[in-house]
Amino acid sequence: MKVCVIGLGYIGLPTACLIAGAGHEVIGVDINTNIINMLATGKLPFKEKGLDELFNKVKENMRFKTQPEEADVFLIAVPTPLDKDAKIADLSYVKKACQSIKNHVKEHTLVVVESTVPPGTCELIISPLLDNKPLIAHCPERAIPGNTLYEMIHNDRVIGADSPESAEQTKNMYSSFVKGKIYLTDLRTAEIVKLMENTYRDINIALANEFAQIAEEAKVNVWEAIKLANKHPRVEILQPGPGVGGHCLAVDPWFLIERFPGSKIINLAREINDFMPRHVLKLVKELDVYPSNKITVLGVAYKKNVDDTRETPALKFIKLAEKEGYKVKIHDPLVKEFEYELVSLNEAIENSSCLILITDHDVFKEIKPKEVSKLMAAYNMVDSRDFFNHNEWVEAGFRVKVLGNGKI
Ligand code: SAJ
Repeated sequence: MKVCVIGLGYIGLPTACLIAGAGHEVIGVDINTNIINMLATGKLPFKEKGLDELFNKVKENMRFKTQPEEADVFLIAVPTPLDKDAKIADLSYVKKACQSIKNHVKEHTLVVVESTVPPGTCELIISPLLDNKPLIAHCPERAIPGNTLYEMIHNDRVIGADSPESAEQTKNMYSSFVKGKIYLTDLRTAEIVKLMENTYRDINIALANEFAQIAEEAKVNVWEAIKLANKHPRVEILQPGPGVGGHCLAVDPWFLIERFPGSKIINLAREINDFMPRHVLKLVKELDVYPSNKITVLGVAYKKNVDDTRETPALKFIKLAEKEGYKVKIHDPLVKEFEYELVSLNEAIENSSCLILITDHDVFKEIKPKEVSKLMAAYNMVDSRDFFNHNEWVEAGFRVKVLGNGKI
């Protein structure tokens, strides 16, 4: 088959490579000419485990362009960000993608939407934009950044389709590279399933964050308590932290709220998770580190071991701290681009009165409290992920606060 993939980002590009690897002819399309130029000259625009090797193997089967051309299948993998003011899905990229393929789509062309969309989008917005009434399917991506390729191959997939013919054709394409099970359903169910998955995690994390604050009051260590509660065969509480980031969990619940504004628990979970950076700042103050002091943020990626800062709670923390008058220095060895200046570890901790661990990158395990204390003005540390060996820090003379641990 000839497959035209629209949108060559974190999802579109690995998917395009896997489809090419399965022996299909692939046309990769992106409106960003930099991305197209890089790919056309054999370079990847971002890093992802295993993608380099795969791309080198399959690039002979791929062509890259800024405009789509006729194909048997169009796969749409463009972003659907949150419109920050209205808190609704910004479907402008999806609409533009539909406009761009419109003249190449015929009655039996298959159009597969991978982008996450509010329930009803495929039928009410996408279908009317494609006049020639192609076959439409929705196969929401499920891969986790950092392990994208493995998950794209091994995770089960849900395909929503508008007819048995669309379902069968879409299943054929995905089963050429997916080893997980493939489940078929209708378009709206597939749309809502994806949103339910991420909303479930957001709510579960909000609950963990509320437990963390209760534990601090109750002088209990929530990290130990959660481990023990999870020994119950039907309990699986997630981990508290400085807030929820990434382009999925902090965004997708709004796509449900947009359709059902009366939702209570989904709104509340968003509110609880968005409040966490403020709570971390409260822990800093509890160590008597007051505004005008220099403080150090360790980690701005939205989660460990990735270079991605989208929706990161670190940004909220930094803005709040600066607004209150703290001088914030930031270190993250994985991140290349960020709204604030990133400096070396030594520069970040020099004369600092408090270290605040926001992201639990493995490399931070190399930070030795005795070493860093030599450069610091005062010995305080806030750990928002229960990451460090706290005894070591206390022995080195640090005052330590751990989010969710009322025992320290
Ligand atoms: N987080 C916590 N506590 C936890 C787990 C996560 O505070 O116990 C925080 C993380 O630090 C991070 C945020 O939540 O800031 C999101 O991280 P994540 O690893 O849970 O999820 P994402 O956004 O990287 O990827 C999710 C995945 N969805 C699910 O696991 C249901 C992935 O499978 C989806 O494909 C992806 O969203 C997506 O694109 O929707």
